[in-house]
Amino acid sequence: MTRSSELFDRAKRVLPGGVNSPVRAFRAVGGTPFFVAHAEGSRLIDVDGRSYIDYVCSWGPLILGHAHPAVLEAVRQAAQRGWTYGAPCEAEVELAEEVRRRMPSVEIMRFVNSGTEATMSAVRLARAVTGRELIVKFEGCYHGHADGFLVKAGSGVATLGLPDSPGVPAALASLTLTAPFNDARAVADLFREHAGRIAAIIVEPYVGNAGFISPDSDFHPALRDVCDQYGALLIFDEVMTGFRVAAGGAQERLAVAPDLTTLGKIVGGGFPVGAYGGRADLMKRIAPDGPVYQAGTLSGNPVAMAAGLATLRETNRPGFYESLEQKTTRLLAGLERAAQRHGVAITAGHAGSMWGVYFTAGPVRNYADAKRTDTALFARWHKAVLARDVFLAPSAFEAGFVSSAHSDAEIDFTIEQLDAALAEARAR
Ligand code: KE4
Repeated sequence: MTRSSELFDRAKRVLPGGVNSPVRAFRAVGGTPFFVAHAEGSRLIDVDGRSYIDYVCSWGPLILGHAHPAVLEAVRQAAQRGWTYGAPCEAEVELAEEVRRRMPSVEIMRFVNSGTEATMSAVRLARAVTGRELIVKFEGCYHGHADGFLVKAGSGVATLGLPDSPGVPAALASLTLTAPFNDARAVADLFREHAGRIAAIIVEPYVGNAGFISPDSDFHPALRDVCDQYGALLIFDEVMTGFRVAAGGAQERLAVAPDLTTLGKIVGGGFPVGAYGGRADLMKRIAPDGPVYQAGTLSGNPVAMAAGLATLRETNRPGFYESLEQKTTRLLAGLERAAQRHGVAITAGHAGSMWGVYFTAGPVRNYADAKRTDTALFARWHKAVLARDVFLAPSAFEAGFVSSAHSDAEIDFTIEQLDAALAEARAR
């Protein structure tokens, strides 16, 4: 009996499934989740003393790796001055100014405490500004767990194969229209059919909650055009891609300016921070400037702001993003060579240091394609990889990440383990 399994038994007596977020329960890949004792750099160390190279990175926030000294020092100094004031402080302004410098489309923003709060607030604003009720999302995309988003959602909902979610009133779910990712024609059809009733499109610019799916080059420009044509807003959900796929996020990499952007994960450096923002003429409708209400007890707290600011400043270093992309490219090239040698069909993709792998010859252009991949082989491979001290997201419908703490030697070591694990998983 390992300490992790003892803790898991205890956890299941007080937490649903023994976890505080479903995907952590390893349901899709089997086995018992390890419990973490501490983490540093690229490593998670579990309560039984085992060390894993971590490619989950807390599902995206830790672009610098765990417990980065600069972030730790910033958090320590902030905490010594008190950690929540319930009143404005300079750190909120500094982080907002840094976000705007990196993402000029985000002229005005509001900090919240999670990506879910960010996306639900952005949609409320879009409905208020347009006076319309319908939103368009894409199958397999995940925008947090607010009721209206749990419609053909990705991430844990896809991982657990849940229909969407009980508890979401049909009246509410009916306000969410869906289309296949990369299908601009389907979106145009929705706008024609519901002309004048669609408030916004919300989209993961690169899909990280169905595995990893890249947009066709003409997809986002087509979304921008159809929103302009029908007076709807384009919301880029950059909770995962923001400051990950480029210094200025997906909107920089794709050169498409959304009307609103939602952020999370990296913007808080691993502390609970989300944000939504965009055009000043839209954001001025948010209370107390305007009538659209949204609030939060701990929003903009100085410790979380300090963690986000220290993180973004570290990523400003020359060559930071290029180096991360090189490591990621090398990792995937190594895996593709291994797959070829073992005669296993895989489709790998990445943008910056956000990446994903499917067991299929491909292409994977949308959620339907992703669901047809060999998830059973993925589960066997995940188990074999974990046995070799490399931690991948425990679901075929999640993305992986590389941090600046991952050394070249660890990338090489990882390639060897992925290779050996593939041989083992294929054989079984
Ligand atoms: P949070 O409420 O979990 O902070 O953010 C929701 C969210 C919104 N938008 C996108 C694009 C996201 O990826 C997320 C959260 N991502 C998942 C991982 N795929 C969080 C991990 C989990 O649910 O445990």
